[in-house]
Amino acid sequence: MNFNKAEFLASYGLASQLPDSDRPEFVFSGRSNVGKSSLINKLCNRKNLARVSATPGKTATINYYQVDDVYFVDLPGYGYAKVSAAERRRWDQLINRYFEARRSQALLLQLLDSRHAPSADDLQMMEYLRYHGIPFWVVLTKIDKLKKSQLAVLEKQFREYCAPYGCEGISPVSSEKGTGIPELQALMASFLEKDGD
Ligand SMILES: Nc1nc2c(ncn2[C@@H]2O[C@H](COP(=O)(O)OP(=O)(O)O)[C@@H](O)[C@H]2O)c(=O)[nH]1
Ligand SMILES: [Mg+2]
Repeated sequence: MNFNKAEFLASYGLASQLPDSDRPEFVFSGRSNVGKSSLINKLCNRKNLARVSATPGKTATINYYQVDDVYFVDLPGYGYAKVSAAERRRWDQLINRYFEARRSQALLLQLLDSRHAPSADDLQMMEYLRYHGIPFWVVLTKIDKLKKSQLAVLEKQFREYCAPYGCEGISPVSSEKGTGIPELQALMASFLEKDGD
């Protein structure tokens, strides 16, 4: 899988706009500001493929990128307090319709900020995944903010938190420093092979 062959395809704000699933999809899920855009950029070796924002809470859209023969699907971030009830409903509908359509998911990457225990929203998202029988892999973000000695302990704690929800494993990364990125790329490629492509 060539991560350097990446292009932005489209942003969808309405469930009715979502394209059919005609190839394997890697799905990126997480709170607003957890580092999803930064991770997509780093995986694809690009600066501005996905828009990185210091201020969370931009309009919720599902963003599609084509990377070689697969799609990267950037789900709208959750957990931003300042959204209206209407915006929240639109978010729910978008997410539900995305997961209800039978999609060829290679792997769902659930991003969690390594500096904090999973938030109530994170737990709710993982509960949603468990309920719908969607296995996922946790990506611990921003590990450059941790002390070296903290990482092993945190990784174990996150593993324990997340396992009951269907978490298949954990990858610590720093999109800023590049730590863990080659390992995550290799993991993603191995899931693609498992898929039979
Ligand atoms: N220190 C550090 N900051 C990061 C890292 N990844 C993202 N950020 C910062 O976190 C903020 C949110 O990043 P973004 O990728 O837009 O998050 P998104 O809302 O989940 O897409 C930005 O200010 C990024 O620069 C990382 O690995 N290390
Ligand atoms: Mg983003």
